[in-house]
Amino acid sequence: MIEETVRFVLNDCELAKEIKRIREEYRSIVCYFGDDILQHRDSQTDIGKSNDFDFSIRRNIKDVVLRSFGRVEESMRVIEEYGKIINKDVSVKAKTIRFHLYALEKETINKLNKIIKSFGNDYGLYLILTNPNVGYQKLAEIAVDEGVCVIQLRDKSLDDNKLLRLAKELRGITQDSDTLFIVNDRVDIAILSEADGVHVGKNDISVSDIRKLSQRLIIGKSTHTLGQLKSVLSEYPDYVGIGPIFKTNTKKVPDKILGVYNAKIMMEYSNIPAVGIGGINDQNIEDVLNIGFRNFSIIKHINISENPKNAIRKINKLCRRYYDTKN
Ligand code: TZP
Ligand code: MG
Repeated sequence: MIEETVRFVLNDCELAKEIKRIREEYRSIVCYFGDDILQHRDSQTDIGKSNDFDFSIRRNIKDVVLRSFGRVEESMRVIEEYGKIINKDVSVKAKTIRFHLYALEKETINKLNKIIKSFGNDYGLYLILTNPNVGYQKLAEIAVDEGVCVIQLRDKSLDDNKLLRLAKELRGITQDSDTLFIVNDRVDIAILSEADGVHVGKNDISVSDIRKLSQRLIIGKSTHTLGQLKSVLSEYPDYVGIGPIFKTNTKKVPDKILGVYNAKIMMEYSNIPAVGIGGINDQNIEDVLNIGFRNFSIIKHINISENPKNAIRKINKLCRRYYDTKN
C-alpha cells in the first residue's frame, strides 16, 4: 500500500527507489531464516485467524498509509527482538530497516499532506466568509495574513458560475498558505475549485457518498442536537460543527439555541475535532473556550466589520490570553 501510494498517488521516483532499497535490505534478512520458513506457517489453527476483523474506518489514503507504516515498523521491531535468538546481524539489520522506514514515513506523509489535508483539533478561529463588508478576496487575504487556519466560503445567493469563480479565486489566495479552504454545501464547487474540504448539513449528502466523489476532501457536518451528533459521527466525517451555541440571526431558519451547557455535552461527546458555532464574538469567546472548544466559527461578527483585521486580531489575542492565564 505504501508503494502503491508512492507510485500512483505521489508519482515520486525518489521515494519509490527508497522503497526498493528497503525491500533489498529486507531480502538480506530473510535468507537467515532458512528455506523451510514457510513450513512453519499453520494458518488453520492460528488463534489469530478468528480474531475480529478490523472494521475501523480509514478516512483517506493518508490514514491507510500511516497504518501500513505502523504495521511494517512493528514487524521490524519483532524481527529485531526475536532475531537476537538467531543471529545478531538479523537484529541489527532489522533495526536499520526500521529507522529507514521512520524516515521514509515522514517524507511520504509530508508529501501526502500537501495533497490530502487533515482537520486539526486546535485551529482556533474557523472563519466563515459570507458577504464580507470588505469583499471576499480582501477578507480571504487578511485571514491568510493573520494565520487563520480555516476559511469557509458560504454564500447561498450567488449563481453557480459566480460561486465557482469566487471559489477558485479564494482557492488561489489560500493555495500556498497554511489556511485551509472549505466550501459550504456544494460538493461540486468544492471539487471543481480544488478546495481542501466541504462542509454540509446533517441532512445533506452523506459522508460516504461525498467520499465516492472525492477521496481527498476534508468533510465537515453540522449538528444541532446530541441525537444529530451521534448520527453524524456514525458517518465518519473529519470534523463536526456544533451549534448554535448563542442566539444568532445569520441563519434564515434558525436552529434551537444550544446554550453553553448542551454545547459542552456535545463537544465532550465528539471523538473527532469539533467546531463551536453560532453568535460567537469578542464578548463571549471566553465562554466558548471555557466549554472546551479549541475550534470555533464566526460569521457575522467578522464579516460585518469594517476592520476585520483588527476583529480577527482581537479574537486571536483573547484566545492567547485565555490559554496563557490557564497555563
Ligand atoms: N450553523 C449554526 S449557527 C450558524 C451556522 C451556519 C450561523 C453562525 O453565524 P454567526 O453569525 O457567527 O452567528
Ligand atoms: Mg448547509
